[in-house]
Amino acid sequence: MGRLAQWVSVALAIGTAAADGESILTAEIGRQNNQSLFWGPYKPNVYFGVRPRTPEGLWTGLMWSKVDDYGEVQQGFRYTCEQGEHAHGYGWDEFDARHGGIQTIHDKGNSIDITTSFVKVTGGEHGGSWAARIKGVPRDGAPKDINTMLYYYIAQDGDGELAVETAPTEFGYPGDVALKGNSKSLGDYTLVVTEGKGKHPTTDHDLAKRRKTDTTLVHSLQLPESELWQTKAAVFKLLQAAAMEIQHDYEEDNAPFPWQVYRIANNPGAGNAHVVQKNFQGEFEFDVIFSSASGGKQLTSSDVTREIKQTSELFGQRFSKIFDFKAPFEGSKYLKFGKSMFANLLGGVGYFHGEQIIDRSYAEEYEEDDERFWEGAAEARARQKAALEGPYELFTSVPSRPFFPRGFLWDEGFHLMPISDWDMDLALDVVKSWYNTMDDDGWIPREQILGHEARSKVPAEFQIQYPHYANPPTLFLVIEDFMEQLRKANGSGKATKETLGQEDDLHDAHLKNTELGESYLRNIYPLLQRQYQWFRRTQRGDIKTYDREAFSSREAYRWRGRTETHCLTSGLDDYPRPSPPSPGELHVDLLAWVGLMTKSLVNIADALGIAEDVADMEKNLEAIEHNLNDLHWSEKEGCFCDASLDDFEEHTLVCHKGYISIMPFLVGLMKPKDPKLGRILDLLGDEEHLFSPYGIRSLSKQSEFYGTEENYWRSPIWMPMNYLAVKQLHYFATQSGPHSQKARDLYIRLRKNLVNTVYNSWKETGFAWEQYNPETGAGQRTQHFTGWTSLVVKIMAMEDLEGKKSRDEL
Ligand code: 6A9
Repeated sequence: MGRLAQWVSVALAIGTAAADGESILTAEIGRQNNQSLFWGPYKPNVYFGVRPRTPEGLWTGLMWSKVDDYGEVQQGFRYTCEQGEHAHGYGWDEFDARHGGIQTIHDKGNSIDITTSFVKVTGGEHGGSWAARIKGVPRDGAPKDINTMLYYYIAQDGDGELAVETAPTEFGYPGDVALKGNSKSLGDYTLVVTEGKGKHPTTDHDLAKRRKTDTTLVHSLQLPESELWQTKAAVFKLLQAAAMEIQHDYEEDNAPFPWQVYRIANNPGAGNAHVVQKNFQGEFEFDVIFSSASGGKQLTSSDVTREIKQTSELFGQRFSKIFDFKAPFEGSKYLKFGKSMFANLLGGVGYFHGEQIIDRSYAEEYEEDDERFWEGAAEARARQKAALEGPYELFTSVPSRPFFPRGFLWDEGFHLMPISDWDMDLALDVVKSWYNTMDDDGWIPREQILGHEARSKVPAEFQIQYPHYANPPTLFLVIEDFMEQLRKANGSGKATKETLGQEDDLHDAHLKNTELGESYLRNIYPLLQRQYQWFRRTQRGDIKTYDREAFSSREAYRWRGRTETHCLTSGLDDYPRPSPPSPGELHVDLLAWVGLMTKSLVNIADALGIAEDVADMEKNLEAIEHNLNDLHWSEKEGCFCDASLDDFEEHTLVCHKGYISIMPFLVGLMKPKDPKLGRILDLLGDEEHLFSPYGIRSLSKQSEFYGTEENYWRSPIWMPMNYLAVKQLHYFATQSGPHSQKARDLYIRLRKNLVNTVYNSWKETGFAWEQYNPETGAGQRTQHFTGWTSLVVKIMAMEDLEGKKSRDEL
């Protein structure tokens, strides 16, 4: 019986036994769902770090370095993911948050390819068991006998007991090492680091006996909470002590091998941190096995072998089913690429916990109602009263493991687009986690830098969050998607106890079990409303000279927190805006985002049968559509524009053609027969403006700002906006209307251009990138940007319209 079948049979048994069986079943599904997500590589900032989704528990991480000479350890020591030339790509080749996956790290600097296979076995009362298989193979061209040292760090956050159980020989452990632990969240457990397979470095020095290399060493420590996360520092301290001890006795010309020098003292015992060291020559392999006592019998290496195989098979099957790539992307090279892009997105999901810095001074200057508001706000920031708040917790994926290993609000909505196809329940969990960080006013911090470890990566001036700063509400895209899938699932037969369990696992219980799906919507709806009202209250634009129809006068918006050159809150940092900034300006992209929220709320309120809200929201939506036209459309330029006040304090449009000019189209607020749509498609398809062989440029080639200054959002190609464009083009290509042919032609070309761009760059560099160069297609800025760039898998899975006739031609 498969794992899923097991829990389903438990759930069904409970479900039929009770009178209100349906809700007990629902509760049981919820519990199992939660349990199957309990453990994971939820420290995505490090190459391999396992932890549970709970603040206090056991967590572990892997470190390694080549050790053929004394010096290379400094450069070659790996723990946190870093950008640079030292790796030809790394990351998850396969990953499923319910079962596990395989990661490969092509470590050029250390001449070794390391794979970390991770598997979970659910069961028991404490989130089940897991195992990691760490394997190393010298890279092609490297000597077969290179020496590698590895450190596995095992730490216990908060209260709990943890101690080495196995007794060592005089020089360490020739075999397995077992630790025993207990804590409130994990119950009783054991963690075994196996002896593994592989040769050990030679030791022909007179130190050979004392500094053998064929044993495993364990050093146990009791560290203060503030040092526990500083893993590398802890190991370096031990290494330094080990080197000192030897330095004392030996001369330069009589020095022992580096792999004998860098051997930490074996000092096993009790503590909240344990460093386990292994040395290998050439290939190696060993396992780390965590067995939860309530989960049943301890796992063995042969269990691990079986689980890895099964996990890989399940991943392959599910991948081809969920992301069924369409022509011209059916080849096996695209399959491998797609798996890697997706697995890295999902494998980047992390659990974060800790305090964050928020400035709740609500200083007067932050009101931005003065003409020189941006200076006032800067002054206020200079003397701000920011304070630590929390602890918060956040379960989220991250834009980039090496550079931005933390949650970003508007990135997350895009991350969850591919993830929700794969695992809707996980996506819904992530959405819930984000909404749990929302305050009573309805504000969600844009960037979540939780705890010491996360803050250590961010310069002080970027750490503070302001409760009047917004960021595009892209999580609504996920809810929309969920609604649509729920509708489809309902249409194809209501999910019941009987239909549950026919699939292999828990990825979409919220879709299969209608009760669960609806209760999710009912619970999240008031939170969505609160966030919506926060936008409407705090980001309202001032329509001074605008005295047309009163009903729509509220629906105009302005991002708070912009400066002369940047509007970080919009997400499009340096995209040109009206200059100089003024409190009288209105931002078209923000109005479009509010439109997206409104439209979603109409749908959700409708599904939940809240007629009053439907009527309200429809009125707002009408006003937004009206004002997009009235306040932001330029007939002369043929696109949407930001607005500001001219010298006579009159409404005037400021048009910088690019992503902002097509935003109402991108978020789905246009209709097939709208004549404005034709103009927007012309702009999008014009190679002298936005269209390029590599994707849609962020700014028109004709703009005076094209490619200038920082050039972050002033020409480069960004995947999230391009994904929205492809999606809308597909929609208009398949609806009847005067622009369907044009939309189809653009859809076919843009889809190919985007996939080829990301694929070619990946092939060449081994990485996904933050953005792509509009002249060359080369990936640029942040390396290993496996966040929204991974949307390319959705694009490959979209319909191939080549050779298909449009609706109107049939
Ligand atoms: C600065 C540097 C170690 C910028 O992907 C996250 C965001 C997007 O939301 C946004 O739209 N990126 C885009 O314009 C990256 C932001 C990084 C800010 C961190 C501190 C830390 O150096």
